[in-house]
Amino acid sequence: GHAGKCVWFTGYSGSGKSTLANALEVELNRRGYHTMLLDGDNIRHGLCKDLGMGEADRAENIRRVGEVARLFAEAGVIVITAFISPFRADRDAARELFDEGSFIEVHVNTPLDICEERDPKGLYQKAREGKILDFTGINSPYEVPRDAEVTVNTQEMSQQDMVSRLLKEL
Ligand code: GGZ
Repeated sequence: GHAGKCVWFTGYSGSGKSTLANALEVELNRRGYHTMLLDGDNIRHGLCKDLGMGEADRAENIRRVGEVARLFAEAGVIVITAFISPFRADRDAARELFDEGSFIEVHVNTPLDICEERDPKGLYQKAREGKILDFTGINSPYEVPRDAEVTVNTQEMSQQDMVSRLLKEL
């Protein structure tokens, strides 16, 4: 059928969510599927540019992302989202917007110390120096998913294997 779906990535900053989301999108497009990738780059600079990183603003960010994802899914698009989405209640609320089986939560479970070691944007260092408040994993919580459809261990699996795993789930 044409029913869209949502592949919801969650994990720390620097966990590899965006990289994996992009790789999945490329593969889906190659197979002829219409996709929409929602991430900080196209959401936090536009629709959600009024929001910060406190708990309430993150909840509102994720609420808006969920609603936009639902609209695209209703049009038959496979929506891929890549946000830290650290709070279980916010992820669950997004899940509630979709039919059973149409929301695939993917926990990118790269350990915090590895993400901090990578620190591609130097944000962890800034957080350690107290220059960023509310940084996930440092001074803001990350609630580990309990009912993710897929958990990908970026330490143990190749990107190709992770994408294959996700395609199978879809
Ligand atoms: C976490 C932050 C913060 C704080 C800025 N905490 O790795 P990035 O840089 O490119 O992606 C992170 C992004 C987090 O935004 P999200 O919209 O994904 O967060 S949430 O789902 O919680 O709403 C990071 C950067 O923004 N960043 N400040 N305080 N990450």
